Amino acid sequence: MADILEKIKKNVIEGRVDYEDEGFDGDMEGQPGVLELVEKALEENIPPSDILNIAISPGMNEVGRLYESGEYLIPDMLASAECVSEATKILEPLLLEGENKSRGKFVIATVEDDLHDIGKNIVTTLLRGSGFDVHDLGTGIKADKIVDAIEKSQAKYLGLSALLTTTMGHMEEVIDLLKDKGIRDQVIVCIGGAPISEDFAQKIGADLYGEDAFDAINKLGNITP
Ligand code: B12
Repeated sequence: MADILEKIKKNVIEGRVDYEDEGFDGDMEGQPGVLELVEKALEENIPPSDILNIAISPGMNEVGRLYESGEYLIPDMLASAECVSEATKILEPLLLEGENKSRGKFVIATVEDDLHDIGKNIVTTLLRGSGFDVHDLGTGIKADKIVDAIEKSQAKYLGLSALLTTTMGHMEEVIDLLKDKGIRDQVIVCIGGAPISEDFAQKIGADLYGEDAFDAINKLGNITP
């Protein structure tokens, strides 16, 4: 990995938005943070999608691991989440530049009772960058709202995110409701999130499982709606 991408990843893990932040051990003030490093990477002509997918997303995944192991507490994790959201604000317009060919409407949501949106937002940004016209419904969205949005927008793609084992079952409710309304065949359902797997996607009748945004975009390239 390019040195600069490694540094961006490290600073996401440290939760350092810019040079004023001290970092996890409190000794990094004055050094470039995520914002300065992202600008530098762009000056070095590193593609914005690489910055998101190779540095920022894996950095946030590592933060998830540190939180699960008890090394990080919620404030540490939220500092990293802020880095992701600030970096995304810089990268999203660049990903959209020159992108005028729509690959189709794509509705995306985090399912009912689930408020996790960091991964969904990264996926949304990368989908937009690769030409999808993404309508992000947000978090904690009930099945009927999601299906309404599909009906109203006539979107050909639906992305569902769940991070909790207690909420992943809501994905099946959405698919069942699409079937009840007789529109299951009109939409490609793509699901993702930490507890989701290929097996689960098959079990609930989703069209594809995306481990991350790039995996989903690659697989979507092989399916015609
Ligand atoms: C950040 C976080 C939070 C933040 C969320 C902030 C936010 N705005 O999202 C806060 C603090 C609010 C939070 C709250 C809770 N959390 Co939490 N959280 C996490 C944590 C540490 C990281 C998640 C994350 O952002 N990862 C980084 C991103 C980049 O990765 P990602 O989300 O997996 O997304 C990638 C892929 O999965 C995929 N993807 C994701 N969605 C989609 C969708 C599509 C269509 C596709 C193709 C791909 C895709 O692409 C993404 C990019 O690569 C995880 C631990 C973990 N290891 O996942 C726990 C975790 C998910 N949380 C957990 C829990 C229990 C909770 C709470 C219930 C805690 C509590 N007791 O209050 C609440 C629930 C709140 C709710 N109702 O949703 C548990 C879930 C356990 C379980 N088995 O269900 C975990 C696993 C931690 C743990 N081990 O305890 N959490």
